Amino acid sequence: MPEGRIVKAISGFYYVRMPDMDIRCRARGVFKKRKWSPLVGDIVTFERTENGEGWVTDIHPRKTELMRPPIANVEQAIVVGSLKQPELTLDLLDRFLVHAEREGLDILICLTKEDLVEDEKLIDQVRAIYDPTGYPIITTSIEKNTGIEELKRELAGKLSVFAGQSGVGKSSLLNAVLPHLALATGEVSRKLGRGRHTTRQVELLDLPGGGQVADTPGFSQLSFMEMEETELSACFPEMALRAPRCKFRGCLHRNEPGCAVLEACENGEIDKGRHQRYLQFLEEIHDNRRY
Ligand SMILES: Nc1nc2c(ncn2[C@@H]2O[C@H](COP(=O)(O)OP(=O)(O)OP(=O)(O)O)[C@@H](O)[C@H]2O)c(=O)[nH]1
Ligand SMILES: [Mg+2]
Ligand SMILES: [Zn+2]
Repeated sequence: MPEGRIVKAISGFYYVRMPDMDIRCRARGVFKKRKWSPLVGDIVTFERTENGEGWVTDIHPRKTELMRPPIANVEQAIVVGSLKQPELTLDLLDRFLVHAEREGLDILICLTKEDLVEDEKLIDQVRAIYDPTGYPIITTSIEKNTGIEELKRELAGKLSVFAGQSGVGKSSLLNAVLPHLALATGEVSRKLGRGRHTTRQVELLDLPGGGQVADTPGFSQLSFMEMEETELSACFPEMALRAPRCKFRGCLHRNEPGCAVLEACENGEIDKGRHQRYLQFLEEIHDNRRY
């Protein structure tokens, strides 16, 4: 039976990419019963039907899986945040970084709308926060066409997903990388200072030199439902690096004596804001587990 990758999912149809065309498939009811449904990015086996469409009969084991945005098998997350319009929200950025890190994805931070930044210091400040994480950071502007070549190099040959709040410029970046695309982009509401959820679905796009990249709808909330408190600090690389030197095994880096992470926060090696958000996420996970 034929196999292929799902590149798009719309109202119960899954579009499976074949060398010459996409086959529109439905999923068997058995998936629904098992509460297991195909995701964009999945490799599936399907049965052809007489009308040229198909039935998905099997989902191959996933290498990685994200629920927000919903996508399977990506290797790299491009975490997109705009420097202005909307203002950068580090809380959401860090939430997504945690999820991507937990799935073991390669991570690239992309700071957009550089042309709107009046004071260069803003970029230096953000870089200083994330330098200790080791994540590569690129700044882009579609107005000035900066950072686009660098982004293309980072995307080449990999399966990547763009993730970030609505209006930060994910679709605009993809249009700059793949000019023939003409994905819809939306204004950022001046009154509310946020995007208008222009992109409505996850869609995998082929890159000319090999590799694929997914455009996704923006999101504004991300929780840690399936996580344990003890897992969290491993998702902050600058903390994970220092945790083995904490006095107590299983240290949660809150206020324990001899904590190497707290020490690094004090002497400026770890950004205090990042640690604050870590503590806040930890509390959320704790509260989730009580119910
Ligand atoms: N000045 C400036 N504006 C930009 C830049 N990139 C995107 N924009 C604008 O930001 C707005 C939102 O861009 P989109 O690409 O639709 O944002 P998105 O992240 O795809 O948003 P959703 O699909 O809603 O998640 C549009 O008006 C773009 O023209 C940039 O580099 N500079
Ligand atoms: Mg979009
Ligand atoms: Zn510690």
